[in-house]
Amino acid sequence: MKLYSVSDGPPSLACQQLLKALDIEYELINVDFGKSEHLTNEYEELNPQKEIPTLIDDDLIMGESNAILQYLADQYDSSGKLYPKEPKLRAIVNHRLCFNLALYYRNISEYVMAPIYYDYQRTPLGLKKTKMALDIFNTYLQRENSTYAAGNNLTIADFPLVTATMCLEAIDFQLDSWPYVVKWYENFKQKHPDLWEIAADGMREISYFEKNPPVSSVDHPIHPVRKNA
Ligand SMILES: N[C@@H](CCC(=O)N[C@@H](CS)C(=O)NCC(=O)O)C(=O)O
Repeated sequence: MKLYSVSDGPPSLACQQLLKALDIEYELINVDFGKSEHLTNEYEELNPQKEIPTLIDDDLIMGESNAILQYLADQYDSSGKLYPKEPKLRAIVNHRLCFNLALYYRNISEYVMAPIYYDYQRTPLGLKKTKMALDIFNTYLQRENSTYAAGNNLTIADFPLVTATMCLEAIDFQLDSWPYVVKWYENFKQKHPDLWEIAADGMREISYFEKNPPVSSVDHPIHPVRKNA
């Protein structure tokens, strides 16, 4: 098995966390985002979306981290706990994954990540959308009164939500106004230090780039790149 991954990319780190939780041996192929290795024709063959991560497991080749998490858990989690089969439990896991993809990480990524790696500014609208995402996640955690993102067991939903929240910590964004998010996030760190360490490595890189914004000589097909420090 191979995982094409970027060292500070939350979706990649979520997949790495699951692989570690499942104790699966695999080849980690580091894609150098700064050198735009994901924009090459060779990488596009593997992932036409030109996004990282991409998983290869025999004849299965695919991107989209949620689909990767779902596949890996279905195929390799003999405990059945990380992605429960019971329809209602599974529905909540699926909901949290969709919530993260469509709203939580989407808003955090636009606010935190895009202005680090591309030539964008943080805006009041971006801040509002990030706070809204946190409000909603806080409400889900409070309403369910659950230790984890989808119930009282660790599931695949926790990984992308933790790696998304890590981006906020990377820029010293204060989370005190969202106590249930803080409780859930700190619990994950404390109960799963080996999995947290995977996210923490990425967080240290993001913090570094926050203070030392990267420049690039490669033209991106969509985003404006920073040409000067
Ligand atoms: N929905 C995708 C998103 C993956 C994603 O956005 N990856 C970033 C790196 S963290 C990327 O490849 N961005 C491409 C670019 O900015 O050119 C997933 O969850 O796998």
